[in-house]
Amino acid sequence: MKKADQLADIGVVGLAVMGQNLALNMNDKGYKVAVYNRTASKVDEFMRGPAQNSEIIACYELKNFIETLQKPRRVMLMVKAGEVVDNFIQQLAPYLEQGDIIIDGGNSLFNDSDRRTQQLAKQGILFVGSGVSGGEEGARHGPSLMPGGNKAAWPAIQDIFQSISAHVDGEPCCDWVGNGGAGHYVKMVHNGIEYGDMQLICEAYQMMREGMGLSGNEIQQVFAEWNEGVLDSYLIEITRDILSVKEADGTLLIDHILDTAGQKGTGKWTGMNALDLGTPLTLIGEAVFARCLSALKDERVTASQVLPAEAATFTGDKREMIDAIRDALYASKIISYAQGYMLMREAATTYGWELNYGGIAMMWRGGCIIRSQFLSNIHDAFERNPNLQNLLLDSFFIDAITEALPGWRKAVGKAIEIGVPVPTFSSALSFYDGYRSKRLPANLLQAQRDYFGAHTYERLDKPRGKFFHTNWTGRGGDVSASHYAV
Ligand code: NBP
Repeated sequence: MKKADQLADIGVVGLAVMGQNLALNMNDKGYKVAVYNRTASKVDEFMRGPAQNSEIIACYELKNFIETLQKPRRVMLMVKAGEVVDNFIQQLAPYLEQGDIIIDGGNSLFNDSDRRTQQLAKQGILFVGSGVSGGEEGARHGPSLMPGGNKAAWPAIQDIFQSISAHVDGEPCCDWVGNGGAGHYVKMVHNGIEYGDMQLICEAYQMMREGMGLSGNEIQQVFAEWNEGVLDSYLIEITRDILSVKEADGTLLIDHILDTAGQKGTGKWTGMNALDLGTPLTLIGEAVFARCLSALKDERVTASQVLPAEAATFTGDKREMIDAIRDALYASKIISYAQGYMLMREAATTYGWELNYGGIAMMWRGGCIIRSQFLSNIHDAFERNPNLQNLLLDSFFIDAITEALPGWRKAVGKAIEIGVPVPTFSSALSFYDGYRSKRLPANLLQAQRDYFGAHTYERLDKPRGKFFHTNWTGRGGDVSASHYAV
């Protein structure tokens, strides 16, 4: 039996890129870490390689791994999401005691984390489902961490989590998110927003490259300039850098990369959840579909040979259009975050979470892929009004949209004229015009539904909740359909 001071503060299961780097990060911050991996040779490789000068303790059996940990035992799983997590929980549980903690730091579905929190609570084990963002670099030097689950675990993991996370202005990019699956939910929305941010940048690039015929170097300069202003963010910064990478023959690498996008599902999950909750998350939805359309490369090549464009070529002042594109990007980004926050608000109501919206913006300010200056503005908006119904109603964002609106309309109008696809710029603008509309054409839609299906409608001149049916053709009856929403 090891003495208490020889025992590890935390154990990490899973030694692929994330587990290794988190373990090294914890070690650097002065925590004693034990590690375990299904394939034992990976433990050896890690200990001989990156961990050779660390205090990390290698374990080859789960029983011994657990015995190496201080109580309450803290075990962090960094393994493939899904069944693998359930299997490890099953294998670990017999060795654990009341008050011990299992943390899942993988990209798990929030519903799974909800279920695991509840199931393990019955055995007295505290489960934490934590979003971890920032990839390899973040895991090694400071990720954004979004822990949720059984709050009784938070005091026992807060120090470790907030020490290893990224920091911005001295504040950790990690705080308790909420009960059950809340941590993984917020990570899922983060990833959805990441899909949106990336697609917005790609549309700006496409407008300049294909629409306006700017050279790679010119576009690189534009991104460099944008990174100094309101768009200052990790994704704009890496775009600037990507656009400067050349092949041996001097051509830009970017021009040789096949234009079909991959995806691993978190954007799709966000979109599916928005449909479930009835939230108009249009921008992220379009970003996911844009990746799907890009994947139809062969079909697009065929279509490009037979379908007419009937589009104009770009004319006009290039500088003015570049500024308009910047405004479109900024305003659309505001819409995307406003929609993401609308979704989290709806989820909090549906799943019974108390989410700290300003705190979430703080967690995303550093360490993660969507990190940006802009997130401080969101944090400030919720500081001004913690009950803010929608980001678009905050004074800072009203001013920002007001300023960007003319350029936004100009860029979307031009894109349509010259035949450049801008699904997120344009759907964001349509959402904006819909959101600010006192009256939408849903009166006609309700009339249509009532016409063909007797689904009834409410009237402007009668109280809400009172439903009417019209026998539109004179041939239908007076019986109406039941009221329910799905
Ligand atoms: P992977 O997602 O590639 O998972 C590798 C780990 O899972 C290894 O320890 C591997 O063990 C273990 N594993 C697998 Br795969 N199948 C197993 C099985 N049937 N039984 C037991 N163990 C199994 O590693 P990662 O990229 O480090 O990511 C870890 C988690 O963090 C994932 O959930 C991922 O989605 C998430 N995440 C990844 C990133 C990133 O940038 N990579 C960022 C944020 C979050 P083995 O060595 O024995 O095969």
